[in-house]
Amino acid sequence: MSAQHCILVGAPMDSGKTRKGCLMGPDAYRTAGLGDALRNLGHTVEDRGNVAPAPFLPKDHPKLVALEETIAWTESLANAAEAAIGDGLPIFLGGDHALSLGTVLGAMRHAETVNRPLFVLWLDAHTDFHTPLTTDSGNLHGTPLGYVTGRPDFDGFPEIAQPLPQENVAIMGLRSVDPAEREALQATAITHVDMREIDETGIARPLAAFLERVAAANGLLHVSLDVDFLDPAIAPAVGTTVPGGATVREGHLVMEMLHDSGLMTSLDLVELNPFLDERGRTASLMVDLAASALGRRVFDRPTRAY
Ligand code: B3U
Ligand code: MN
Ligand code: MN
Repeated sequence: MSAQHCILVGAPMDSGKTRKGCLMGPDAYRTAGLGDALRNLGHTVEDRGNVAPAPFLPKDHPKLVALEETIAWTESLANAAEAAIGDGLPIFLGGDHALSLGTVLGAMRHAETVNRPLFVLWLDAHTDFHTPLTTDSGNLHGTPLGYVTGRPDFDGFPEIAQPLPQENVAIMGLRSVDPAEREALQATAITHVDMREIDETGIARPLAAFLERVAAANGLLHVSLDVDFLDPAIAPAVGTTVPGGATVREGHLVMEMLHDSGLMTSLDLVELNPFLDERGRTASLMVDLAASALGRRVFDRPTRAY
């Protein structure tokens, strides 16, 4: 893969749930040296600073947390994402996972403009497939995949003209799925790979199968990496820790395969809560994973027969 133009877009969004701290994420990634790590790999790096939400008027809602603020972020991030994807490889520095309501929407608009299909790889302990009506917690970071695939009841959010086809979505790393999400997801064609499947087959097989489909369709690929995809023992800086997550090695393997595929066209780094980190180790791990996705490797792959 040749040198890329990497565009850092800060999304200090914290409205997708009640627990605060993800707004510090963009600064933590910059402090952990993301820009230099990418430059050292031969890429050019442009930091566009942080996006701000569109103007909004907060209202009390019986269930949903910070609905108006989340809608406002969705509008501004969709615009920022659409513009950045046209200019290079954007890396969205979260911020909680509600930021993907906007970044995926922006990627969808760009895909429509260039007339190519968009695929989404969601690396997460959770499915994030709720709608504003099915969520129990009221936390909208649990809804972005529901939104972009055209599930109902996202009143007030930007209209989804052409939903993302279910066949174009794969979720990997699952180990915490609410009953309403499970039921809805099972009725779809969305690929969902839980930790048991990863234990049994390894993560490379389902990932390679998905990447083959993206390549065959000449698709664009948006990757959304939730910190809780990783095991909390190695990535403690996240509000919703779920034991039994991906290892350092599985994380790097996924990123290296993404790099080798040459398919990734945009990347979210989400749910990092630096307030919960231990001496920056989660931020540093996420930077290392991003570097693997952009070509950092120990050796080129040997062509050995063994
Ligand atoms: N499904 C639960 C939990 C959750 C989703 N995403 C995160 N947590 N990070 C919910 O609140 O919707
Ligand atoms: Mn998530
Ligand atoms: Mn999650």
